[in-house]
Amino acid sequence: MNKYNQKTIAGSAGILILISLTPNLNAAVTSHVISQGVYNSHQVNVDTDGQNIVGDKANEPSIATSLVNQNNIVVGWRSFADATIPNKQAGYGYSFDGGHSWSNGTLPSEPLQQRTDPVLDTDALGNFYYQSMGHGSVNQSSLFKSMDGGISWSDPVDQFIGDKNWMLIDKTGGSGAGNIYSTWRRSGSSHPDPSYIPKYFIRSTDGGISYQEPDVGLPVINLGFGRIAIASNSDVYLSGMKEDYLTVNSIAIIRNGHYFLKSINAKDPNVSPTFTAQQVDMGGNAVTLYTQNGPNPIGADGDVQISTDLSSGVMGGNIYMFHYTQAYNWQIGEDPLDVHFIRSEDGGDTWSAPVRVNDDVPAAQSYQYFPMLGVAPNSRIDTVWYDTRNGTGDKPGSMAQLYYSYSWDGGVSWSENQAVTPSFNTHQPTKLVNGSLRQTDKIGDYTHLVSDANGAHIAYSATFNGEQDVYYLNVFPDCNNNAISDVIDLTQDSEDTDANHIPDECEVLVIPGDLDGDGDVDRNDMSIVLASRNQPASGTDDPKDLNNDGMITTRDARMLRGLCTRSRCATE
Ligand SMILES: [Ca+2]
Ligand SMILES: [Ca+2]
Ligand SMILES: [Ca+2]
Ligand SMILES: [Ca+2]
Repeated sequence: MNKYNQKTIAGSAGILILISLTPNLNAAVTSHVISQGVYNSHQVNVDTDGQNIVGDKANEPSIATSLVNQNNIVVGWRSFADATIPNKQAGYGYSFDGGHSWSNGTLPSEPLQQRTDPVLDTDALGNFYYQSMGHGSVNQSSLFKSMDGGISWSDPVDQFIGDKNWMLIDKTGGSGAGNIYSTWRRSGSSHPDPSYIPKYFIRSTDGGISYQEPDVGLPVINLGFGRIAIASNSDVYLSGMKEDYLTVNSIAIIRNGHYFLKSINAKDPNVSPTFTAQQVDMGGNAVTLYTQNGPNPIGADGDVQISTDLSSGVMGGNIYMFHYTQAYNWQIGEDPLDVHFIRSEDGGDTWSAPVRVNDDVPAAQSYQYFPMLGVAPNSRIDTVWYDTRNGTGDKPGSMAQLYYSYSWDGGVSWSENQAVTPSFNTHQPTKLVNGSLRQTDKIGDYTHLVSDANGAHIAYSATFNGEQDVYYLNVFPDCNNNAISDVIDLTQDSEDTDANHIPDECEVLVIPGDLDGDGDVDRNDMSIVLASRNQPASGTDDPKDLNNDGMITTRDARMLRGLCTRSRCATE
């Protein structure tokens, strides 16, 4: 079933209706674009001319990219046809040109049923899956499948009843290949059966035809706001907050910590899966903020991110977690949230000390939240989050930009944080309450990122039109600022002498003793030292003062001799 474009052309003979025989996916119009530097956000919930639909509302997006056609991307979101009517449905958009243009639709629902909590993923064959939580007349999370790139969708298959669900499909090609896994809040299972023992995990081992909850008990922990990762051996990992309240203050619910769970048998269709659970230290508490000065007073601030390195390289098998945290000893008036990262190199048994990835100066209105994490096939780690460090006005915590940082060394060091969107107000649309403007509806509870070798694909919600809309954004390492991923640059004209994935033009490659900067150390460099002999150094960074004692002397000449590239300091 193809949709065809209908174009109206006014000519001298009057109005002529042309029916184009090209499917509209080939004739799609580049959608509304918002730019920050080299990074372009394309609006997804647009009309057939690629323009904003005034008066709708779209938030809480999820994204999936095809593994067989890199230009095929699908985004799902909570779609309100009329922003003033609280009736949300399962919006979807598909693109066949790398996210430049989008066509939209809405999945079906039952009468008086609403749809929320969209989660999208793909399998290794390029099929798309859309998990949608129904509530209202029918409480049920279900999975829709598209075999044509997101244009048309199957009837839903029922999965479970639960809240804040996530889903991931095993694409490894290993023993669990094709399995579909879902998790949700243990406390969010408002199940109609009073004898139901709350669970938070379900799987399909037959490609989504049927689903089974574990027969055996899962660890009895108050898990929620979590996600899923799958190792290259098909082991399954879950992340989440420990939802138990630690404190409730005027700013937030302070929750009790973070969890990592692991199953080595969820991949095996012949056994009922079991999990082990441990608390991990992410360097601060998990919180749910509701301060009116905070970023998303009516909603949550993101899920606990987890991802694995599936490469066969030295970092293959690493597990990473990324989340927003509040300092354990936090006091009112201090920096409220940061984004923290931890790493396990031993299958989750032990974890690194937490790293603060945001690099701004701590400040009372500097919220980092809606964390997003991805690991590329070439082991690069991509992190993106909402950040209010540049917020101004009455409520700086409502003025967000997306920021990006990546790591090529397993999260030991991180690129300088970079804003990848302009600023927008997460409290829009607002309403007047007792004389002050307040957020009318949450801007969703999460966002979503998936990495590929060149960069990261992101679906996020923003208010660039003064209302909540959903955008697609591709970010990529671009230290040389040429609007091309540095990964691609290195396959073309750029060099990487020290093999750290960063093009030479972005790095000052200092060879000690190479005073004339020609890439080696020889008697020409020696002449430069001797010419300045017995003179004071120009400063502490004078490269001629090799021993850094403030004077250029024969001692420096002797040191330089030891650094020469060739014997007897010969020139090339
Ligand atoms: Ca709109
Ligand atoms: Ca902060
Ligand atoms: Ca570049
Ligand atoms: Ca380099």
